[in-house]
Amino acid sequence: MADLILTNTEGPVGVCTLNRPEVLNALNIALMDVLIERLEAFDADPAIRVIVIAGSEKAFAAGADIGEMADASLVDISERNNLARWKRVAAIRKPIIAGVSGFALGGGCELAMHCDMIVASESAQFGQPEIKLGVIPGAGGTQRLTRAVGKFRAMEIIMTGRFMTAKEAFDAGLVTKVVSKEQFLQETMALAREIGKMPPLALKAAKEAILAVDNTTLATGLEYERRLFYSLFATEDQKEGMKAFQEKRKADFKGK
Ligand code: DAK
Repeated sequence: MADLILTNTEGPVGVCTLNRPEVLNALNIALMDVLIERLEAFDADPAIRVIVIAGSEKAFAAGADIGEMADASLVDISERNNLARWKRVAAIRKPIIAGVSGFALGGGCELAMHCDMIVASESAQFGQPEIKLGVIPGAGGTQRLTRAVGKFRAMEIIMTGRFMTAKEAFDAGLVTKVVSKEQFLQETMALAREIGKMPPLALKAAKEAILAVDNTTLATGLEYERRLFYSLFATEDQKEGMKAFQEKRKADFKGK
């Protein structure tokens, strides 16, 4: 069987490419399990500072595998405990960039929204079409899309199942950057390389602080940020970063 996730590294960037082209990268359980295993391996690898998840030019992922759900009973679907899988994706501490071209639908859109930045090709289409299948998003779509684009747009997108273009998704705040179809992977890698130059402990702290927005009040979030900020003064990278600035040279971050 072909590898469901192709992995490669380029310097500090670890890349996971979804590889089920015959079904537009539909996310079956086997693919999710390999993806999680690879993401966790990159997260644990000190040589990797940033992770990219990409699909093909035609599809990032057209959703969870409908064939695996169609005949499931309530007990089947709940006993699969898929949410536990998605929680492991959400628990990755290093920054993740989604490189999205073509379809990012249902679980595919939700996977992109588990990432921390989304680089989209002009041909990208984002949507939560689950309503047309008689269900609603199940991997955080009602929560993360609403946080990204606001209640009123999320209601319309989720209740009609329509797709958003890359430009609409960018204008709505879901997408970081829109690039040409031909360049989407190169542009995603370029952003990853730029972030990969940054001190890894500070990157993780920034991700942790930004994601805390969803679970805290402003006052608690500010307190949380302050503690993370202080904690970085225990790192060699903080000393190196500030010393390099004063000495007018490029910092050499070690992740310590
Ligand atoms: N699952 C399985 N197969 C899929 C698929 C999917 N989501 N999407 C596409 N395919 C397959 C098609 O069946 C077709 O296979 P063959 O007929 O060639 O065997 C092949 O991929 C090519 O697709 P099309 O022939 O349909 O290609 P088109 O270009 O005409 O259309 C399309 C592309 C993306 C518009 C269309 O394929 C489509 O509408 N696909 C379904 C999109 C969708 O409804 N996605 C949402 C799925 S539900 C949960 C977590 C997550 C979820 C649920 C629970 N828990 C934590 C509990 C997520 C649910 C979903 O994502």
